[in-house]
Amino acid sequence: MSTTAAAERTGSNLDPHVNGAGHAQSRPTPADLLPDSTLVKWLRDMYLIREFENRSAQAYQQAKIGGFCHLYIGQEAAAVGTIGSMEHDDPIVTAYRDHGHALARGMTPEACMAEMFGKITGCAKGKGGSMHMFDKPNWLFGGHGIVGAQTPLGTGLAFAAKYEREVLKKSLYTENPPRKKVALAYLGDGALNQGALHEAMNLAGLWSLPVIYIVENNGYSMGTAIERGTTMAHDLRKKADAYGIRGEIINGFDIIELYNHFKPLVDWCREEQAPAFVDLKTYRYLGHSMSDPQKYRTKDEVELFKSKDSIDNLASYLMDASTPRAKARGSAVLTEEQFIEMQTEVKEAVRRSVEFAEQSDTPDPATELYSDVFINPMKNLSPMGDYIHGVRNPLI
Ligand SMILES: Cc1ncc(C[n+]2csc(CCOP(=O)(O)OP(=O)(O)O)c2C)c(N)n1
Ligand SMILES: [Mg+2]
Repeated sequence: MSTTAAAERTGSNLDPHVNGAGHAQSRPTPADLLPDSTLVKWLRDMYLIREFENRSAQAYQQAKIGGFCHLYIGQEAAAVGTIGSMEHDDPIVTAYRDHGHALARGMTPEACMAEMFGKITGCAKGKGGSMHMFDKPNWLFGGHGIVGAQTPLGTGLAFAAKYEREVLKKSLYTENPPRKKVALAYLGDGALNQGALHEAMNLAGLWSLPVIYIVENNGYSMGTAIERGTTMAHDLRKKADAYGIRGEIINGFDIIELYNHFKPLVDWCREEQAPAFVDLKTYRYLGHSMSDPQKYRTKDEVELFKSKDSIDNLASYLMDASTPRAKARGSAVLTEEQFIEMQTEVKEAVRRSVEFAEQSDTPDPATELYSDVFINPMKNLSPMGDYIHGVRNPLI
């Protein structure tokens, strides 16, 4: 694809009329209401993800990480901005490019890196690896390797939250009375044509489930450009229209703009207990996975997107003394020295996570192969049977 076509692809769908960008703002935007500390935290979170991914790439090349490994560099604002719009106990589920979501949700770099290394101290005891980040305390339900398979799960999470509140009138997990929740189901543009997504969206529309399908539209499904494999690529909201689901197109290159459009959508879904669909424009700077010669795109195209880098964008905004935010507080939110300090601190945190992963033990096959698996030997895997947790499977 030519550079111009790529620019048109992301540019055309960012029409100001689509999401309100470009209108003179008389009232404060949602981001205007956020404290400086939140924006600084977002910058740190995005930088943490980038540094984590850089170190993961290194470790992978040194064969310390095995299996598939899909890096999130370039897409950081997508996870940080959307998760930054949610409550902590709103459930989320994603695909295999999942390290960014895990870190943005609050998983420690240690638990995430150790999982990549297949170590017992990893978030899934090293049994899942790069594609299967799980973090129940932080309401992250994976990390899934089958394209599109997580979308019915996200729909189920929304169903469960709505059922607890409206039918059971109590929570099965916490003492607190159930409140209105919203689930996020992230997917790649390559999942748009999976049947599972369409079945899930149909039910979400039919039962008005509070789930937001977020298409992290990086323009490619492995080496296939979205226009080559998907109808209505210029306006994916039409897919949601078919199911009576509200659709939005949002710029994922600028985290503040993202928040200004995504947060009101989350508020609406929560209040109405209804679904939504977001075509979130983003881009991955590296190949699909660690082995991708990237013959399907030009270096110029990659450079074009790097020039819109979301971390650079936010750092410049915070260090600019002429923004209304800076003027209101009398100085830029962040000095250059503070930004450098932040980078040093994050690099050190990621370095420690690699050391932690290297020094952790591998799982003991004698016990770990048989724990955390569910079996029902009596009923031979019937869904109606009672499942026993952590019991050795007699069939093995
Ligand atoms: C059902 C299924 N079909 C094919 C694959 C192989 N596969 C792995 S990743 C991928 C591309 C998906 O691209 P996209 O959804 O755009 O996500 P991205 O990699 O861009 O984040 C494919 C086809 C798979 N994992 N699952
Ligand atoms: Mg993609």
